[in-house]
Amino acid sequence: MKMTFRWFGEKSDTVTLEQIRQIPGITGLMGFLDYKAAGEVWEKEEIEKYITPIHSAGLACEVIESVNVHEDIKMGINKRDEYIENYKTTIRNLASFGVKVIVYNFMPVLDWLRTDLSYLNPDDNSESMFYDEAELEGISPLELVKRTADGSKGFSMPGWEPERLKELETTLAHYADVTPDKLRENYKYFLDAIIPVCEECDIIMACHPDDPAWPIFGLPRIAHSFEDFEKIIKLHDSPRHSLCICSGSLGTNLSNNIPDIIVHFGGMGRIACLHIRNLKHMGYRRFRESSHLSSDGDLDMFAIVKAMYDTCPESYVRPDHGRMIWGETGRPGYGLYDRALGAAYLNGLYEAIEKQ
Ligand code: DNO
Repeated sequence: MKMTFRWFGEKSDTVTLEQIRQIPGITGLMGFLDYKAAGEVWEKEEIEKYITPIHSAGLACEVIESVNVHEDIKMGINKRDEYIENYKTTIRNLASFGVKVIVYNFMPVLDWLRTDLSYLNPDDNSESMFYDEAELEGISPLELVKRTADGSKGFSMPGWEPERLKELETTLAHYADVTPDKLRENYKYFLDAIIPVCEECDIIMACHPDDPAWPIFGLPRIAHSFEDFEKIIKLHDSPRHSLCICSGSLGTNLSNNIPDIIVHFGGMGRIACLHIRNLKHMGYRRFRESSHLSSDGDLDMFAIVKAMYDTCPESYVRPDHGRMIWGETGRPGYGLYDRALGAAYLNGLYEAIEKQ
């Protein structure tokens, strides 16, 4: 297990590289250039500017997240070939700086979705992200985006970049004709084009699941269950085409057996990394993100880490969304304290399993 931490860059993160370096067991980052619009090339100069301080701080940066796929690629229209060429250039550019894994998703329009970014847990006054499907009734995606942006404390949230959402209404209309099968067909077209480049430059693409794990606003979603992943993996036969298992995303639907999913796809050599977090269900499609501890939420963290240890122990892992505790303010889900506690806990579980 290579324990890492998500970092948004010197100008966009409240957490410093030195703080991350001081968390026991963290050896590297899952990086992100949060100002890049989907479809743009990540230029070498920008990557260098982001990665150099990370290396100087004694941390690795072998995983990059959210190299977002342009909607034209997902919808299979207009300029998809041009955007695919840009994506290939980005893969080559990232590889030239030692990046080994790119985490991306194939969710139409919206990446992850919450209805409250700072939900107050009355038990202990901590704040965390919260979702209640009932709140989506009667509101348009545009209103939801606005509300999320208002609750983001001025940070641009991963997947909710203003640039990406500018043409939301037009894009939503285009999706009316895109069925799940059509989306998979477009996904295959993308993979067939980029995976040979990954083979050439030693990079793995890791697909992040839909979050929450069901379709929203009538948009097709194809990555939120065991069966979905089976279909996805069959789209292109190469170990460069892999998965990023996110327990918090899959765990929004308790019928997803996450340890079984890890054992199956880890056993096939198709898990490159894991985002590990926990959540507490509070009703039908209503939940809050909890601390990582198994007994604080509904997921069995021991079983998840054990499945990873048994089948894909070389994976990159990061503690995912933390709560805001101890008076910290910052980017929702991405403060220092609770994620550091999460890392320590996951490292503890791993050590106990290893020594047993
Ligand atoms: C949410 C993250 C996601 C993830 C992307 C990858 O907090 O886990 O934004 O990085 O879906 O493309």
